[in-house]
Amino acid sequence: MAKTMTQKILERHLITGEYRPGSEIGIHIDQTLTQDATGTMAYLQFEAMGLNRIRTDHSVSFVDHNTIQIGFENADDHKYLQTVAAKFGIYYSRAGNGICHQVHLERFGRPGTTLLGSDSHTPTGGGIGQIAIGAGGLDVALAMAGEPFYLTCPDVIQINLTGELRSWVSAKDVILKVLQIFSTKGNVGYVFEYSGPGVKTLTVPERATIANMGAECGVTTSIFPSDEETRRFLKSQAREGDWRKIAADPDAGYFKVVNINLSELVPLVATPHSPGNVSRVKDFEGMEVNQVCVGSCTNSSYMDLMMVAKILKDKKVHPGVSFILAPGSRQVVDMLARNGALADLIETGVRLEENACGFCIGNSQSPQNEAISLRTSNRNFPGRSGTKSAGVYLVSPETAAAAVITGKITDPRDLGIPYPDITLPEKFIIDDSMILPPSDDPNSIEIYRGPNIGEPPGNEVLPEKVSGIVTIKMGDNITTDHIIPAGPRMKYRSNIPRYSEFLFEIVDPGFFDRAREIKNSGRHNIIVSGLSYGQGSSREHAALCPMYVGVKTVIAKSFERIHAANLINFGIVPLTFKNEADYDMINQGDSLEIPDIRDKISMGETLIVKNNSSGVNFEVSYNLSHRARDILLAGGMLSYIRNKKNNPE
Ligand code: MIC
Ligand code: SF4
Repeated sequence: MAKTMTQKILERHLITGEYRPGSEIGIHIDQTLTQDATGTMAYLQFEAMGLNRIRTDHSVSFVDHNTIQIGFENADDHKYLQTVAAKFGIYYSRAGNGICHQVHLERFGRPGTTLLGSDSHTPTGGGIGQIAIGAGGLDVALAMAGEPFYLTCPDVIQINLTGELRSWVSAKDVILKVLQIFSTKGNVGYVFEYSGPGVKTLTVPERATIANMGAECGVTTSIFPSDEETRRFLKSQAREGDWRKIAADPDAGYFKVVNINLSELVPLVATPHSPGNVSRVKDFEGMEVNQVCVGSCTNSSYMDLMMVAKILKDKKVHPGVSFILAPGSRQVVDMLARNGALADLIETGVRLEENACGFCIGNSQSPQNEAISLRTSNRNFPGRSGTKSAGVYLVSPETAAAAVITGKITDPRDLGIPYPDITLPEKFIIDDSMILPPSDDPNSIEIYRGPNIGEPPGNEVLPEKVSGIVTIKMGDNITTDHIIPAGPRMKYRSNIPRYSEFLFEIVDPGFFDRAREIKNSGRHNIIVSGLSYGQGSSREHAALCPMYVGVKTVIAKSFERIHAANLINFGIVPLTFKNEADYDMINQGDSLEIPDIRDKISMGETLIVKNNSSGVNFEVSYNLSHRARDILLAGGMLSYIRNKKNNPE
């Protein structure tokens, strides 16, 4: 039978289940990546599993999110990560070496393998023909321990690319087009598989940009074939030996096929406050811009930054614009420094950030009030930039560079300058001295723990019944940035009691106090929300902190994949309204009861929610595997594993 790339790779990695879309499968993970903001918790959880060494081919711990270091917390966490990596067999990419996805693509990604990362943009590896999936830190810790990664076997959507991008239109415009077609909701359980004659016109960094932002659609991952172009990229990274061909069979069947003619695309923009609000740049032309930020794991490759440098050569930054650049990796910035492009950017008036996430995660370069900020990053969720009133517009490097010169949103085709010709270098500068290999003498390594590192909190088993209060009721598209903010709060990622104080800060700063009061009165906290709850980040803190304050269930119209998995891992029951209209019958503050939740979940029976405030009862559903139900009954993954260890079948 003809197979898709997804089926081929997944089948080769199957440990449990069979390749049948919709069913649960467990797959072997070849590589893992973590970043510091999710990594500390992941490694604390790995330590709790009691193993001496990781069991994957390659695991890498990157430091790229919390590199601002105001206060001791970040630096302490880095030291913890460095010592843990040395001890357990993990490569450690030091702060300053670059953003995890960019560096992983350059130095580690291998076509045809599986990669699990505790960051939602892990699918960037799809640009090189990997099945690369984002997950919570606990799932990554389990993969490092050699356990299977469980997921719903995806259905595959083919995105057939024809034609060739015209001058001034780039990979970012392709993925914005995909977002315009698919939106940020309703794509859970699919993989985007790219194919068609247009693929070979795209370099690996361009493919990686497209695969990266598939995360915004909510798909499990995105994947490109591994072809001669992939081989050329790996060769330029002195890794040709890692190449292998990956392609779908010509007559493979897909759930759905979508055609995109690259030749017809124009510069696009995602307007506030969602990557799914896509329009033409032309429709916003002339709007004054206060800030332009180039970088993030989406558009910080050598080719992206060379494009910006070439457009801006001999130009000065517009007086109304603050122009920020956060390069994707030390390799990229090294190349730019040596070929003179960095000097050109400095002459333009750039404000250079570290090779890290920087502005993208809102822990630096927050724009002014009411600002219009043009960014080449992937997310423009409310408040993520650090300035609630600012409007963030997501654009290509070409469109960003145009605004640096004009001070306005400008279609780069109207700049009236020749389109710079940028090609992938034949050889990148290879210097892995900022990637520390693990120690050969693990026993000599003492793990460093600063006061910011706290044990992950435990949970009790699922109670007989849930009896609680609707602590908060929200609408559609609640992102993990709404649930638990990053930015300056992110330095508390390793300290759950402290970090929990910022739950729902940008939606309702009173949440934490109310939740604490409800918990102290012996009742449970219940969250109610609309469609696509938990979009965005993989941060398990969006489940761990609610668990800590006593949330027992989230009732929503629908959930995003990674967040639903995180809720289960931390013993919070994700429930959906059987009849969406029942959502309208609940108010914040209502007293709800779910009788016999424990028995019913263990038997797989229907759950009824009694609203004691309105007197109206309604049905809720859960689509959980047997295994997921057992995890919930145990009160979360860590207790589930412990029980299994103590009572092996
Ligand atoms: C993000 O882009 O939101 C982050 C910060 O990289 C997150 C991870 C995190 O919250 O630490 C992600 O995308 O998963
Ligand atoms: Fe870092 Fe931004 Fe990429 Fe997240 S989206 S990994 S914060 S650069």
